[in-house]
Amino acid sequence: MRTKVVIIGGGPSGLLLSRLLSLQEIDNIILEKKSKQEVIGRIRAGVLENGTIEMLRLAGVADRLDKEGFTHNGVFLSFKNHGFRIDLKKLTNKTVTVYGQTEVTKDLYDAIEKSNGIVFNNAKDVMPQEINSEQPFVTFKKDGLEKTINCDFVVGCDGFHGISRSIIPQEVIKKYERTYPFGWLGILSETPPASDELIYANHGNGFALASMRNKNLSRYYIQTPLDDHVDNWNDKKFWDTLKRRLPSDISDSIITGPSIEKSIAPLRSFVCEPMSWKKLYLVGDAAHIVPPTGAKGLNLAVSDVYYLYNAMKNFYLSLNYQDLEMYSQKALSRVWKATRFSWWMTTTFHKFPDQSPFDQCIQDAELEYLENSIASQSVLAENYVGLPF
Ligand code: FAS
Ligand code: PHB
Repeated sequence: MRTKVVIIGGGPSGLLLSRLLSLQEIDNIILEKKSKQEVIGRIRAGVLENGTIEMLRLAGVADRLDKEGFTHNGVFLSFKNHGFRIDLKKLTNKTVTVYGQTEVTKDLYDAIEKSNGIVFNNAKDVMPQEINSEQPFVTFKKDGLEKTINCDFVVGCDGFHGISRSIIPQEVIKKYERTYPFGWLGILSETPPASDELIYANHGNGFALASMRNKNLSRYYIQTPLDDHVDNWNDKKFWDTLKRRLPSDISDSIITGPSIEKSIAPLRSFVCEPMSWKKLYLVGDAAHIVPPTGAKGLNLAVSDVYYLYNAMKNFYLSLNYQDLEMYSQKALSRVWKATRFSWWMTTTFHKFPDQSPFDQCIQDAELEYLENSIASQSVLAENYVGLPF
């Protein structure tokens, strides 16, 4: 088999890149190790930046998003048992949209299938080969048979635990990492959201986040110790802990119900440099991970796609190789700004196990400054709605 671009990973970044390349008649093949059902069954991100919406519209997959997505003009922050609102629209003239990553992935799969895009699900032992040559190829197993695809480029959209990043030689790759001493326990419940907009809560015994998917599907998170386990959390314990951490005017009116999904995710900041090596390009979680506190993970994957898609389009349509050479530098510039913001949101809202009273006072001062300073709110707002691509 031969194609121009082999994309390893059929999550949101791989699907979006494939869709955009196909619209420019740049043929490509996705190799995804899981089944389609497993991929679209993942409960992940919930908040889409402006730029992400525009990229999904460019890919022709924004119809359902336009109908079912919720535009949010603001976001609430709370500390010391009271909340205040950041007016995103007034401060940036931009908004964010609540529309689950699950739905984005479904929409992309539908569009690719309708346009006869090529996705090999359940592709095992995927391995990029000869990346340092003019004839790279990828081997994999499908239904027990060894397959080979010759190509011009390989794009690693295979997430943090994928194979692609390991192809970059040890003497070339640099890794930057910070792990956080806590995790997030998230639940989905078929209950009306606690508030029309998201609430990020700093509380003496830990962080909480009130989010949603639709008018009768709420998404909540609470900070948990790193060694905690989801089996330690029955629904009552979750709801009681969540209510304690949100301002009482909100928690008094929360409608609780059975959880339909419950999971704990670790938090880390991770960036690998460079994001490309010879004929290999890394996109999304394959190259970087941010703590979900800034709602940046999925959105960063999309901005990587924006840079790489335009570089590949310029290469194939105008034989301009320069943008491909600049991809890593351009993508990393935005990645590091989003990494900084996500780190700042995480350190400002979470209770660290070794946190001193001084640290708590600094967090309170930071939030009090935000509450009373338009300048400070503007900084948060322009990062939250998404910096320009
Ligand atoms: P993904 O990890 O989504 O997709 C990678 C794909 O590659 C997967 O389908 C995988 O099966 C496949 N793959 C892996 N190895 C392979 C191999 N060797 N061969 C073939 N295929 C392979 N972001 C937010 O903005 N907000 C959130 O609230 C949020 N919550 C999250 C919760 C969890 C538990 C996790 C893990 C992540 C969360 N994220 C969140 C981040 C998440 O949304 C990612 O940023 C987003 O999925 C990135 O998309 P991709 O880069 O496509 O990677
Ligand atoms: C979500 O709704 O899943 C969500 C929203 C905002 C975040 C993280 C997760 O910062």
